[in-house]
Amino acid sequence: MPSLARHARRRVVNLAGTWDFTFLGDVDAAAVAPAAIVFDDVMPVPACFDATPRYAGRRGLAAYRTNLTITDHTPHRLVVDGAHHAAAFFLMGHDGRVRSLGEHLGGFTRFTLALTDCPPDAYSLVVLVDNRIGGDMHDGPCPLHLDYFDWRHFGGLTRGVEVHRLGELWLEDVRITTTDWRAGRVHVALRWAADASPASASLCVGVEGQTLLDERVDLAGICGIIERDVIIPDPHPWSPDRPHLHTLTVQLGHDDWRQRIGLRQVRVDGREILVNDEPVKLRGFNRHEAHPQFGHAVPPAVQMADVQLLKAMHCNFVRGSHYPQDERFLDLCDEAGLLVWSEAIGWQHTAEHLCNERFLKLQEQQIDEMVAAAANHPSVILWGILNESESHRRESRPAYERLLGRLRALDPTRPVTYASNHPYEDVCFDLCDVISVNTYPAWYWGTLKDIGEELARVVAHLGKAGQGDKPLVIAEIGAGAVPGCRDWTVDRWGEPHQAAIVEQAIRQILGQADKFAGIAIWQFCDGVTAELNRRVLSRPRGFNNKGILDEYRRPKQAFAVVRQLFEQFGALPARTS
Ligand code: ADA
Repeated sequence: MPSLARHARRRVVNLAGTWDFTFLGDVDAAAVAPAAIVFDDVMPVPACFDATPRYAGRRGLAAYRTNLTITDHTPHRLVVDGAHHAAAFFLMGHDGRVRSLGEHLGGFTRFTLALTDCPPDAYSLVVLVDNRIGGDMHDGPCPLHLDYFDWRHFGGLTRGVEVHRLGELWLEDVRITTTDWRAGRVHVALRWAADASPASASLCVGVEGQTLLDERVDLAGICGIIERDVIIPDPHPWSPDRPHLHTLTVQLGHDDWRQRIGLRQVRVDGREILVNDEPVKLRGFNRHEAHPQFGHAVPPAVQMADVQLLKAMHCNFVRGSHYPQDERFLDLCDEAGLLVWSEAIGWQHTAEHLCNERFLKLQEQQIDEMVAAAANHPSVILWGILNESESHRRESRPAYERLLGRLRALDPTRPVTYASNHPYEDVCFDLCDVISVNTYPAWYWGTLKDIGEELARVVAHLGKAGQGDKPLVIAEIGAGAVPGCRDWTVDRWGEPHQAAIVEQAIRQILGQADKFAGIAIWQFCDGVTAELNRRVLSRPRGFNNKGILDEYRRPKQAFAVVRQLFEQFGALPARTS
């Protein structure tokens, strides 16, 4: 089933294409007059400018420009699917005024900007994009993207940009939640807003051409929420094996929203994760939304290739490490029946970060934007935050309480988790529904035999710590292999050694289904690491080489091992009790 444009009635202009561009370099955005910028180059949108050969690896301020026409006085808005890392937006019309539309910090999420006070005119839209790393927690460009992370932060307008003509009354958001997958009952919550108090409007909800609800609703004020329950006739549940999607349409007045949904509920019961009451064992990978040639602006064909490769390896699971994946990738996972852990950006944050109000506010914004974009996707079964941060320090606990609490408040229907790399000292596990542990026995320390022993120690410790009755996912385990590297005497960085470690890890984890709810191998494919010396020097080629495929998605020796083992274990019943 093809993925859908969200709006059939709302006028949406897609601004994707070739924009004017110039790289300004190490200058302060506040010192730049948008009307005086000289554009001397062009750049596609979406794309990462610093993944293109001319600007490869450059950090600084870049300016983009395109045309945008407003044809009437009704409200319009700009919808930006991702800008890395900090961006400021300006609109300039024939009246000579430079209108500042607003700013946004943090990549990987969608945000909107109102085009207020913009009479009909042909405008220039100018965007300043800053890809410098915010190393300073207090006034760096963006403390969500820090220099020590183990991936390259690419910059630019990396996902779509659209202009929406909203009309007098519009849908801000439609959230669809399955409340009874067998009966096909879903809860529809729609947030509306209006230019002026509209009194009433027609509301229609339909599925695949059938009207489920058609009524007139009273609307007081200029915004509100309408909630309804509807039953999908002839319901087909969504599952990893049969990922059936229904298409729901909501119309309020002249505005509309089309959404593909899957009838599925997820819950945790003891050590099991259940999808529509069926236990699932997660078999999959960590995936970065990245490619050396395209940075974070991964083209649809590569996203599709990734899904095909995950399916070819008999995966049913992908962890979106370590930030929200592109919604187009989630669309593909919905279709393919891949279960997704969706994670807000974060990487080894210290307790100092976690006590920093600016950082926490940006985390909250990122979480809100992630949930808004991903909540209607049936593939997403788990929310995650703050990969490998200092969850073993007491001072960090309020941050975990606050951010996990926010996730639960935004979406009480999915379990929440975070990946911990200090399971023996962790003081926040009780705040999660699913315990997730990252561990690298036989790679960073020990030998093959340590894999089983370490996993047993983790299980025993969690039991003693009173956390043994929750699902336990090994969210990262793996080993590095430089593509093509094989040697009789040297194991490390060789493909055979990686294959042996990954084989042992899968056998230990999936072979003990009563103890583990799943595995996410680190990682799907190799990826460029950050430019920081200490990172590059510990990563041959400047890549994190723990991919089972290389960065161009070519298989290493471990590919066949994973495929065979995931097939074998995937055929076993997932129920353990
Ligand atoms: C951590 C981290 C990953 C990656 C991995 C590694 O577990 O979460 O992003 O850096 O280590 O390769 O060492």
